[in-house]
Amino acid sequence: MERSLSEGLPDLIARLEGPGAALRASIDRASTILIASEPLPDGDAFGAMLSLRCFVEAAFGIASSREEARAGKGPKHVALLCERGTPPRYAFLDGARAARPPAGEDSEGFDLGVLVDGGVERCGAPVRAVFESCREKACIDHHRAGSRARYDLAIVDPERAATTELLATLLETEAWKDVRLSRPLAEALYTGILSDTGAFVYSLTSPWTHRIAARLLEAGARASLIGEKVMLDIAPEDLRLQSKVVLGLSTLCSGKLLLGVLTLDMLEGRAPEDVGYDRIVNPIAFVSASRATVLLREMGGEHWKVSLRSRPDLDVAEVARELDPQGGCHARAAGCTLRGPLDLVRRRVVLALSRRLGA
Ligand SMILES: [Mn+2]
Repeated sequence: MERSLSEGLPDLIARLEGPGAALRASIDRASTILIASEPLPDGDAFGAMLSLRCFVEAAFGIASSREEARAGKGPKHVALLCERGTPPRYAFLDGARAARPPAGEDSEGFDLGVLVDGGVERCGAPVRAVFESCREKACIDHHRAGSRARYDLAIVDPERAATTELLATLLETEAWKDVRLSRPLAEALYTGILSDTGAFVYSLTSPWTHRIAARLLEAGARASLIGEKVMLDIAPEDLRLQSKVVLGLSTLCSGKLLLGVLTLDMLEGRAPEDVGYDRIVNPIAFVSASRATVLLREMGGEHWKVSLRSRPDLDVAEVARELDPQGGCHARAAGCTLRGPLDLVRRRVVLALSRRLGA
């Protein structure tokens, strides 16, 4: 008998049997399906979008037009919406070019909308409007401080290291057993897992994460290529920006807190949305003796994105929520948005963190 991937971990699959069947039934009922996430999805969000499209393709087929799409067994019309188009870093993935910004045709609506790696709060306004008009709404996510909206189907497991890990786990349920792990699907899943675990380093990385990853490599995922693209490749502009932020770092709270600022005038004319900010924040998040790191990013119009990173036992998702009710994400990697002049924003963030750092 074939040894099961989940041997020794039975609860993991068992508790997803119901949600897996519900997702399959929702897709079955639909003829048109919207799959979306944030305006510029990260590796996990985009990998999850592509993976879910592969699920539909393998189980039902993809229709070439809305007219050809069918409820039940037939092929589905699937739209992958990214407000800013295919994220350049993930454009190498099979099927990545299917992603597009919302367009006029989307006003015809969708039977089913599925948001991955976050809920409606993380969508931009155009995608949110299309999603709100879907007849059935689903959300698949792994954020602990995630969406507060209501969905017809919410599959959320904060113990999973990535939404793509959750999707890979769903593939193990009875409802999805018929889906073959093709190379494009394996690579989309692997991209998400690698991205959200920081290449198998962050705290939610588990034996299960590694077991899934092994299976994805066995299915043909090109680990070295994906590793380079997802973890290492850096735009020269981002490298220059990284050095500017590093040189301007402030050390606060007796060395326990590091604060970096990225202002519009540092961007050499680029739009703030085009900066690979994870390439800037990740290297400064693990400076010896620091317990928390903040990167304040100016987005224009006195509007700042606050990225928070922490060491174990400091929950920065709580800090993000305290600063902004829409903030959140993970205990050790979180973010929020604040408005106001830099001085004021900086003071609010430092005060919230210094209380927790006992300094
Ligand atoms: Mn994620």
